[in-house]
Amino acid sequence: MLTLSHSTLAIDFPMPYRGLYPSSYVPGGKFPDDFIWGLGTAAYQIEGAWDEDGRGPSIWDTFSGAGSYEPNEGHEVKSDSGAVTCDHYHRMEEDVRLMASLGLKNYRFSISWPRLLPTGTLAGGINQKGVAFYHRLIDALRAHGITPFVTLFHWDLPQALQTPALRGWLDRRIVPHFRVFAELCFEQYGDKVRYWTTFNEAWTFTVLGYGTGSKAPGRPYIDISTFPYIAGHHVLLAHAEAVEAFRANSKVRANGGQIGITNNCDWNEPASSSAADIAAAERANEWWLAWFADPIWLGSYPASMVARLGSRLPTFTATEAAKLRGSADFFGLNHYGSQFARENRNNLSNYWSDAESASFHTADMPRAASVWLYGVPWGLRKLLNWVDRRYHHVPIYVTENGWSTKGSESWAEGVVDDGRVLYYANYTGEVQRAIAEDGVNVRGYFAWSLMDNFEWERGFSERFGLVYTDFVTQARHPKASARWFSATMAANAVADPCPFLSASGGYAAAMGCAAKAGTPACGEGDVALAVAMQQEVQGAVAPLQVQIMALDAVLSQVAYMLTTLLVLVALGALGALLAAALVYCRRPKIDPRYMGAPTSSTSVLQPGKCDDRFDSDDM
Ligand code: GBH
Repeated sequence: MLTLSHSTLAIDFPMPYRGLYPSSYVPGGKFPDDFIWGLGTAAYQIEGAWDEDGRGPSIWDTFSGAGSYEPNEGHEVKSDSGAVTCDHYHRMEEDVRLMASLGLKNYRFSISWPRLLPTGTLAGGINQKGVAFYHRLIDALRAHGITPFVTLFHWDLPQALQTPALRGWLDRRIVPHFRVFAELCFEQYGDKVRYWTTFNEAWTFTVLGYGTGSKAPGRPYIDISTFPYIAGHHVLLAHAEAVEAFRANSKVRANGGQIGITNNCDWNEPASSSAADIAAAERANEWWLAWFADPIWLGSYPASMVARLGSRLPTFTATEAAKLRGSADFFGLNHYGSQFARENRNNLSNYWSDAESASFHTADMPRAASVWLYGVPWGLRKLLNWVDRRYHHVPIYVTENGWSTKGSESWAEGVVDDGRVLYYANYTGEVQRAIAEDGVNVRGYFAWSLMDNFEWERGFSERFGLVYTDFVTQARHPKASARWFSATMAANAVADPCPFLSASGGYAAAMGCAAKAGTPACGEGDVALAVAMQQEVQGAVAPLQVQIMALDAVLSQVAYMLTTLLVLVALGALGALLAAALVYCRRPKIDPRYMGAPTSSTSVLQPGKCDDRFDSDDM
């Protein structure tokens, strides 16, 4: 049998995927006609002007050290705050023109609570300049044919509500304060804005803000045993109040307004086919997502959480539960990456161990600049199916999905973002299949983010933008991913990434882009071969992909054997392909069209590359 080793090709985001699932990738696929494509941002991450025009301080100003505040010890990149960031407050009109130039039709942004209510409450007065700013933004968007999707709370709580006396989301008195802020927004903008969400990622700002302290408010307001659950409970109550106000507002009703909530979840894939690991992965998904979604769509906290947490989990009165149930018109989902989960029994009282599920990643998962972000496109399709089943075919908007690169990139480096193009092509492809093949009710998809911005505790050390932000000059440079996204939005179909990949990055060749352009370079088959070879060399076999969670032990054994058989057959087929490819690549290449310089930036022909990429010495 032929044994080959993977030699020179450096791929950290290959296409098709590494691993056994899925085995192939074909860019393309149409979306439903009314599918919503958009880009997102958040007020604190882009606006700057933190103390201008009457804005009050937020917990992120104090946490990140804006002005003369001392940064919180949980703030990782101490030199960076949101004081200026993208200076969007002063550059709003040109940013809207930039959006229009990308062909954007929908834009998700958040309203800064302390810009409207500097002390968080009406008692401290309404800041009319802040109110006017969002009117100008919304008007500018509409003038450019861009539909606004407004988030009420993307983490920038007024500092005046986070004090030793009034402890932010730990204190039940926050609930009516949030309702008043929400009512002000509905009253001001309800006739111009149809789509609203109350909260962005309750999980993140409760667990990290009040549990670990890596986000605001952080110390001294942290306790990993109970605070996330207490804060989360108040967030849910505040959500229900805001939705009640929304549905009672005549402007909103006249405008056909819809409201939802955005929650976030990685996909947790069972590490094995054992019942214990399957249950552990299910609990992980419950602790991340069902925690906030079950009370809204099913009327109570997940049974697993109630059982484990006892008195650490607050309870809803019957009236509260009734108000919560049905308090969303759609399901907002932020999703970035995935991991494997296995059972991890313990007796600790700690958010991280409460689900009794330990997570891990495998070496074949491509990594972004953010330590937590592993690109696993199929995880999104599985998560969408999970949400669809658990919440009875609820309409879903993917409200965030994105990939980070290093903050240190120059703009010339930053705009050549092959990895991000491929991340998006893979992930939107999975969304398309979730809709077309699985029947999941996905209504829209927002990429994160419009432009590089203040990445919370990581400051400017990571870039998530489709547009590069030069934080010195404030110039914006659309990246290749922005061009790819424009093409995808315009076609309402996953655009072929090939024309957007650089000639030098290695991906274009790996994908056989040149072959598609009519050249005789090695094609897609080679990538599949590289994948198979790599698995052979490393002995790496991905854990069995469990798709039918209810399989009993016997059935799963049978499934395992069948899968193994299939894999062996596939490897045999790949071997045959390999032999064919080698014969193909070794034949003389004399087509004169390819002997000169590439005729366009998307031509990636590299003669002789086939042999460089596969070390065939030991054949
Ligand atoms: C989004 O959250 C935010 O909504 C957005 O503002 C932000 O810019 C974007 O992410 C990129 O970071 O290592 O266990 O502490 C993404 C979801 C959930 C990702 C928490 C990071 C850290 C998990 N985030 N996760 S942990």
